[in-house]
Amino acid sequence: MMLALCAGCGGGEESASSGDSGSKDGKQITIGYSQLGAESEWRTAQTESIKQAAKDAGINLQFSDAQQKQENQIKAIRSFIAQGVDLIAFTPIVETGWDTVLKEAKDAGIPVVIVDRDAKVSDDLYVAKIGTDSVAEGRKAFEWVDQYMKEQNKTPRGGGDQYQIAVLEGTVGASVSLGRSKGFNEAMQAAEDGSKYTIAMSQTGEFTRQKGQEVMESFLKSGGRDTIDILFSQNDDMALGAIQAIEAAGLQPGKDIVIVSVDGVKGAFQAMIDGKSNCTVECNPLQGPLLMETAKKILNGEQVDKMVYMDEGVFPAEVAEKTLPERKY
Ligand code: GYE
Repeated sequence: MMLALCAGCGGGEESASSGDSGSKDGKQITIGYSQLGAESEWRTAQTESIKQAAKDAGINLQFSDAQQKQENQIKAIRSFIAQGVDLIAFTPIVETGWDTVLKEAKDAGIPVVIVDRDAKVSDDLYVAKIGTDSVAEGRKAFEWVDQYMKEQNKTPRGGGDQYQIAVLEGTVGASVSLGRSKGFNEAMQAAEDGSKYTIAMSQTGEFTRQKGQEVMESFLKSGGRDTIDILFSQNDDMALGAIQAIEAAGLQPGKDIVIVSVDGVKGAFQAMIDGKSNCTVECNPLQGPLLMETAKKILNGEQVDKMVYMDEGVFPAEVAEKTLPERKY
């Protein structure tokens, strides 16, 4: 869907200052984009998508990487305001704390687009949000688990009659971490057999492979080795780290511990092909074309949707081999 939107984006840099391709009143458009960091394979793909789409649209992109610090994002946004860019886009590392700086952008007359993660700010402080439906992703993850556990009909490893779930959460305070937990938990409560499950352990792995591995190690050491049935990892990178920890503990990831994660990056598909993971819920990082298209419309004074979600699917292990060659990230 979002790719189709870019069908008329025009070609490359030569057209940067002609027609409506990347231009505002005949001048090249400048967008200041504050990225939160480079913590995951998903993030790399999103950054790439935004840079490439800006190039394709003939837009001048001022890209700033905040290295996981909100204060750096705030600084970057302030510097975009000082430069007088045409539009500011940013991916908020956490949900709260943006009011002051967005008010400054508003006072300077610079439109703001929020990309990927959500920020809790009043409607007048941004023009549009291009996002990912993290609550739906969490819900889809639980629904897949529930279906799979029913089919497998296994006995809980730790005895008793409940499946024990370990959760690797994303960045603390990030909308997508909160949303994925919310969606997963709500689906569990709503499920007919929801009482068959319990969340035994839950901790942040900060969306990185390294932290995912470390936290999984500590889950396994603190009793989880003989009790965890299911791992819900809020992104693929943490699941890939956890797989290493599970193997190091002498267990088989994807068999002894059922693994579902979110993102749909190639690494997760490979892990499923290798029999080490069970399902990935897609979160689409290819947001660049939609961002550029939205920015151009805003700067042309056209109406845009206040909130647009990306299209996202669910990929269990049995389709991994067939699907991997088609994956773009
Ligand atoms: O799932 C994770 C990344 O904000 C949706 O951030 C994004 C998340 C993504 O680091 O891998």
